[in-house]
Amino acid sequence: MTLASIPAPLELAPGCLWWQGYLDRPAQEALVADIREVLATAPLFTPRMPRTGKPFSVRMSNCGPLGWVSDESGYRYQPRHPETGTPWPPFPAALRRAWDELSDADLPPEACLINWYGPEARMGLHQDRDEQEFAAPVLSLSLGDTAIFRLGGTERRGGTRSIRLASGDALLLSGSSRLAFHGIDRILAGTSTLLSQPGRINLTLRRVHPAREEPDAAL
Ligand code: MD3
Ligand code: FE
Repeated sequence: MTLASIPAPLELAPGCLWWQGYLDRPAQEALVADIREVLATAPLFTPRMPRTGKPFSVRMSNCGPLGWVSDESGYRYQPRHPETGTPWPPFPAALRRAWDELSDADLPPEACLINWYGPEARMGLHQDRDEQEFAAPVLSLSLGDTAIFRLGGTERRGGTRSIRLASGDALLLSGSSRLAFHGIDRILAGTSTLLSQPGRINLTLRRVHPAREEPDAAL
């Protein structure tokens, strides 16, 4: 049996690799079905800004051992859904496979944030720095309508570039891109027929903790 080979990615910036059409249409459909199953156990919730409580326009859920949440108390990773109190469902196998194929990480992911964008949702420019391990990459998979994604450098002021993330695309952020500012300016509703309604799903696989130190052997 021959293994399907993965095409070479584009390097958008040092450490930022982009595989356009990484998932073909049947793989996208299968992954949407997996995510619907996750959301049946861990429904979408509306995160709120720390301190002000202002709701995000993006709705979220998670799978894997840990999930990212945000409310008046702050941003954090936790093992349970903030509204149901239930543990997050396990990773679908396709997500583990994507991590193993595309990332060079030594350790498995611990969290997958599921972002749901309706046609009007956006995400302001930010860094992902709630993890205790920045040496591990972040892997993003896009499903549904195309998004205008903005990528900057590691300083908030400074140049940015925009790319269109389409259904099936994968983006890996490692090295000096791991702490780059980034955001979603807008969703181009009606650009994909994958989902039954206009909108976009983004999945980001993350490592939260460094490897646990093995106890030193007794001397
Ligand atoms: C660049 N999500 O969940 S994915 C997020 O499309 C997030 O939903 C966006 O930003 C989305 O935090 C962008 C691409 C992405 C994900 C993580 C990154 C780009 C990144 C981490 C560092 C630098
Ligand atoms: Fe982010």
